[in-house]
Amino acid sequence: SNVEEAKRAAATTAVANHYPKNAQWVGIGSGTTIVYVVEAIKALGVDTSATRYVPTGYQSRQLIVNAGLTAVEFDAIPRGVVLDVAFDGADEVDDELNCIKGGGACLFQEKLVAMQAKEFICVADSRKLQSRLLTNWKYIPIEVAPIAAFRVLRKLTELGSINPTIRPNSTLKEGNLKTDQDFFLIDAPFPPLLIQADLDGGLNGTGTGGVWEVSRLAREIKQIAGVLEVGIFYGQTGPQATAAGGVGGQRPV
Ligand code: DER
Repeated sequence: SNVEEAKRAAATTAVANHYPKNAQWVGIGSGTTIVYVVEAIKALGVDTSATRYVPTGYQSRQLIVNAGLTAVEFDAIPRGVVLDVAFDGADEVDDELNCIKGGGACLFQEKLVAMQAKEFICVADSRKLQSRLLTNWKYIPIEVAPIAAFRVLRKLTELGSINPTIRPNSTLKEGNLKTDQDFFLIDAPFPPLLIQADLDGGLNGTGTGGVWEVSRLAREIKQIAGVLEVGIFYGQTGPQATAAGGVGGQRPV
């Protein structure tokens, strides 16, 4: 299909432009686009026998192993090692390269790996590119401790989220989805998120009427007791990103 071809094209370009030939440590994300990233790495024909690939969850680890590559879990990375590059998908990307992530329920390890890399390459076909986040993808995935989930739902409603929900299992199995950390995921709808350029243009972004700027809302949500991680990744390398745990150097391909 042309969507699969678009994913493959984005992945091929990303690897061609951003995979260091002498890569030693490479982060591998989750989802369907990343499958084409691994295919493109294999197609480079470079010697990967000394390269270590860090997964972002069960599916990511299986993808690495099934490709005949060496997987090393995040907690087994030697102290002081920074990954040469990390590749991952996204659910939506805005004009300032901020991302919504977590559609695949792996956002916590995805952020750990992204933050441990010199450069984070977001691989996204054009469906994902919107001028503001939450335009087409309507909600922010948030990983929470199960015992705190109902309180977090209430707090998100106070921040202006309309009908946030705990993500159920997608199969017939009763109950809520559990992440690799055995946590719950909350999907919290918000109106489209403003970017720094909007603030520079005088817009508010501090939650009036539930309308937030990306980094301000991400920080507010991260502060709620019980929240482990928020599915908002920053594209800026500026102080806001560093201070708020953003991911510098992102560029969707
Ligand atoms: O969960 C995530 O953030 C993933 O990267 C994911 O949502 C992207 O998935 P896709 O490549 O299958 O669209």
